[in-house]
Amino acid sequence: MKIGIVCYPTFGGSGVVATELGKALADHGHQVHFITYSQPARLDFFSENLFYHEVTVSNYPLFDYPPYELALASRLVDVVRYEQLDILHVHYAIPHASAAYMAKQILASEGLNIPVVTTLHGTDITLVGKDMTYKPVVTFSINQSDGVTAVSANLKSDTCKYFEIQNEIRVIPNFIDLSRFSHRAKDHFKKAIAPNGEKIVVHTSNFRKVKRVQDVVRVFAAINERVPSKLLLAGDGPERTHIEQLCRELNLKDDVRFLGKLDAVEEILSVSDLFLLPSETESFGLAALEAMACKVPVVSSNAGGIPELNVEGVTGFLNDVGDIEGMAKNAIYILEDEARLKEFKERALNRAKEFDISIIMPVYESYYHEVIARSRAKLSV
Ligand code: GMT
Repeated sequence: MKIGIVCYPTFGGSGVVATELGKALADHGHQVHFITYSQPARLDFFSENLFYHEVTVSNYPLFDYPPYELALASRLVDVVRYEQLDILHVHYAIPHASAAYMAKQILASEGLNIPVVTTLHGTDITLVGKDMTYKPVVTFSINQSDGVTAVSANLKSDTCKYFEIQNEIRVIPNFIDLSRFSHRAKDHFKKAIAPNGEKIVVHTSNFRKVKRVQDVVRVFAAINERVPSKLLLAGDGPERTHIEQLCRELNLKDDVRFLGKLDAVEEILSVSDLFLLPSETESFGLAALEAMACKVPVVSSNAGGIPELNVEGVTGFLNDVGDIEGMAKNAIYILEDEARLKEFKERALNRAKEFDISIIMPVYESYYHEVIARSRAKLSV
C-alpha cells in the first residue's frame, strides 16, 4: 500500500504515534509518505520505504494568520496525485481532517478517489474541538472521513457525546515499540541522580495546564516526607515557570530536577521507580504506557481513557483528579516496600506488552484495507 500520513511533527503524543506507526508500516513493506510542516522528531534516519514531503506556508504582509490549512490541502493534492497514494491517514482532527476533506474534493473533481482515515487523539475532541470556534468544521470533517478511529473507548464515547456523529468510530488503542523501551537501567546514571539509593519518581509531559504538573510536585512533596526520593521532570511547556516557583516554595529545589525536552526519554524511565500522571483529562496516556514499558508503575488520575491502560492495584493506582492526598498515599504504598515495588514493576511491564506495536500495527493495516474496499464499493454504486 502507499500510505500518506499527516500529523503534528512535534514531541506530542499524536505525532509520536503517527511517526511510530509510519515506521512500522514501512518496515512491513508499505510505502509511507509523511506530509508535515517539518521533519517528525523520530524520523531522523533513512529507510527506502519512508518519504517526507514538507508543507511550506508562504507568508504575505496581508496575513495576520498564514493559511496553513490551505497550504496543507494543496500539498496533499500534489502528493496524492504524484505519488498515487492509496489512502491518507490524518492524526489529530484539527485542522488535518478538514484539510484532507478539501484535498479529497479537489482530487474527486479530477476523477481520483482518495480514502481518508482520521484518528482522534484527545484535545482535538475534549478541549479544542468541542469549542464553538471549531466545532462545526470538526463535526463535518469527522463525518466526511471514510474511516474514523479513536485511541480509547472513552474518547469514542466523548466524541459521540460532544458531536453529532453519523460515522462508526473504531477504537484502536495507542501502542509502543517495546524493543525501543526494553533498555537495561544504567546504574551509573541512577547513581548520579539518586546517590543514596533514593527512589526516583518521574513525570514527562508538555507542561500544559491539562497535565496538572503542580499536582505532581505536591504529590512528590508528600512522598518525599516519608520515602527518600528524587523527582525528575522531563519536557517543557507553558506551566514550567509556575512549577519551578512551586518547587522553591515547597523547598524541594535539591530533590527536583528539570530535564527539558528529551529525545531518549527511555533512558530516564528505565532508572525510575514510579510515574505520576495526575491529568485533568487524558484520552489515553501514552507517556504512562512508555513508563510501563520500562517497568515503571503508574499513579494517575482516573480521567478519560487512563483506566483502560493503568489497572487499579495491579500496574499502579488511580485517584480522582486533584486528590493529592490519595495519590501520595498510593505512591508511598508502592514505594515503601521493596518486594511490593518489584511486583508492581513486573505487572506494569506485562501490561505494556499487550500494547506492543507488533499487535496494534496489523489492526491499522486491516482497517486501511477495509476503508479502501468500502470507499471503492461506495463509488461503484
Ligand atoms: O490532545 C492532546 O493534548 C495532544 C495529544 C498530543 O498530540 O500530544 O495528546 C493526546 O494524544 C495522545 C496520543 O494519542 C494521548 O496519549 C494523550 O492522552 C492525549 N492527550 C490528552 O487527551 C490530553
